[in-house]
Amino acid sequence: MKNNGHKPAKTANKEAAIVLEWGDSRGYETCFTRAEKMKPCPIGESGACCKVCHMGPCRLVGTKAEEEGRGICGATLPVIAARNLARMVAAGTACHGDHGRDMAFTLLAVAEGEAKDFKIKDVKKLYRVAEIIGVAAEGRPVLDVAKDVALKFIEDFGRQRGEVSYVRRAPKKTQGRWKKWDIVPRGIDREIAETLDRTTMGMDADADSILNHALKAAVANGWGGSMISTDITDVLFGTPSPVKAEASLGIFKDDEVNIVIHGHEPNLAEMIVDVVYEPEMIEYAKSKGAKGINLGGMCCTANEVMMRHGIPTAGGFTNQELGIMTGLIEAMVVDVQCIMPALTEVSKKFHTKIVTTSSKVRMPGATHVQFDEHNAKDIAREIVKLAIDNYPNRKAEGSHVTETFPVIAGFSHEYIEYMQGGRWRASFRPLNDAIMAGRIRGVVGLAGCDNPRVPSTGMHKFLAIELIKNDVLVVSTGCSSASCGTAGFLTPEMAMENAGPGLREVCEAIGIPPILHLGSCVDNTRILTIATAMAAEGGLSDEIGGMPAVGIAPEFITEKAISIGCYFAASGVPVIFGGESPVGASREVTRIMTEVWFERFKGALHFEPDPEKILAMTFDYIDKAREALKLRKYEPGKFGAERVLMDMAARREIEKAAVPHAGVGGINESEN
Ligand code: MSK
Repeated sequence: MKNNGHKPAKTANKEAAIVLEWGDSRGYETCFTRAEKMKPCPIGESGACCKVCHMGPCRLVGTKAEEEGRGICGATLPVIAARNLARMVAAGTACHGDHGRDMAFTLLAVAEGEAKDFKIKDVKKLYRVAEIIGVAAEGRPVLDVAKDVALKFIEDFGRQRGEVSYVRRAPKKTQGRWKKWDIVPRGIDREIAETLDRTTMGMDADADSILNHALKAAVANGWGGSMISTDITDVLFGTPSPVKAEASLGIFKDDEVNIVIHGHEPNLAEMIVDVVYEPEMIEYAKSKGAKGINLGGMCCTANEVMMRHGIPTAGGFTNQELGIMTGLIEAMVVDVQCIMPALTEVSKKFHTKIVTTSSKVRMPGATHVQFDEHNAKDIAREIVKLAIDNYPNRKAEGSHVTETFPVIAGFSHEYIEYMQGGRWRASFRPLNDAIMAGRIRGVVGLAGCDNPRVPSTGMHKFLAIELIKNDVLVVSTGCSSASCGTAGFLTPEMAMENAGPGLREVCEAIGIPPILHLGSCVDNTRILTIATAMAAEGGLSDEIGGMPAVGIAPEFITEKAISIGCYFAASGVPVIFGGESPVGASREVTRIMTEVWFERFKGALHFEPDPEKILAMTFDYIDKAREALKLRKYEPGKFGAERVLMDMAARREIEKAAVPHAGVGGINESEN
């Protein structure tokens, strides 16, 4: 990561750098050139600007701002910074919440027979979800159960009193901490609304209290909106298990119709995956002179369809404009979130059509085809045809890159459990044992966006390599998965070449990569369910807090990422974000989010721009957690004997799992 005084590259991804250089030479604008031209406002960047009313904006700057600074209403710097952060959490929770809500309404439409093109692919998971949220399932028709599950989840959004359903899924001790500090969310929408209410002018004037409520809104995301989304997506489209795929801007084909699906919600994307394989569609493409249809993904929609169908990814957030600059994309079909408004501008230089599909995302210059789950496949066909019709318009202009990297993706919580013991002995015991023995030092969730303000994807790559070298198992989501994928890091061979001796042995024994691709940004909840299962398994911490585990989002961009960081902190995971702190202006807010949150929840949220320091902090958290758990000291290449633990709870689990039951996709789905 050190640049030795040279100007750093804008992107650490090789293919992206080639396309970018080509674009730069023609004067094409991208997020990279805009990031160079526009430096962040240092006052807003550090959380010292208040614009919640029209007496301001008030800017609390200067060396005495923390102690003496006041906005016109009298708000202090800690209050202003805390309010800014809380509003980011509310926005992030709203974003993921709406994603979860849309999935719940799709499930309801399927259950009521109104979405004929969808079906319930993972019935077993539906029944498991029903059991967790208290919906009776035994002996009832699948669609009746699905309807009640959908309605119960929809209730979670609008509930005024009580608790969001999935809160009960967390370890009891973690729930106890939430109750003690009053951060159990009532309803997802209610916590978002209250965050906005509390942070208006003249409301909550206590930074700690504001931040505490921000955690409540964040828990409503992690153990509400996002978790609902992950589970319904699995129920409708299948719980992922490992698949081979490819990653790179080089996935596009010279002689085929290239379609990119970009955004987050998988409903339309799943339909497009089906439609591009229809013989009539392929014939239609041939009639326009193409050899076939090539479907690729971008950002988190890519993660969704890669995990379930092996559809290749063109990369993460910063690759979207570059994808168009290859000159090979007939249509970029976008749904929601992380879609750059600049896409229509860059597409004018090429033949690419930008197709918006959500009523929530309209873009001047784009073609809008409104998605509707009641008529899903016909809409998907209309979009694919539109792309095919655009093939003859392809120009010679473009920067073609061809190298691609193999990827193994699709590690759901259920599959990780299955891979550790097979169908009848699935459990988290081997993982816990490997951690206890020091073979695996700890676990890191490497998540979040790629950011054009650093050599994008570079922080992910640096940390991924250093972590696995030091025997840390990495689980990745979102654009971090894309960063690792486009670097060729998501293969079992990566363990042979780069992992420390303990992690390498574990990966070889199970046949997995040392970096496990867990899915999209809503799928960070898979990390929560894995941590919960590890706590239930025994031998480590009996809550999520205290595990030798850390979350890192080294290139974070979005409000969603802030909300995710906060729900991990509230759940007991120390989290480190790269880049400058959005609350860095206030020492008090920084103290609350690190020291006070750690005391209350065993989690924290740090911001640290230096990747070497992020690494050192990560090892420090992991090693201190090992020490507190009285595990053997981590020493590379020296392991204790794995305990083959067979306590009563473990025996009961194994016996329970040994009862044959019909599984979907052969995966044992037992959960916490
Ligand atoms: S897409 S939220 S840039 S991870 Fe989920 Fe990537 Fe961050 Fe968007």
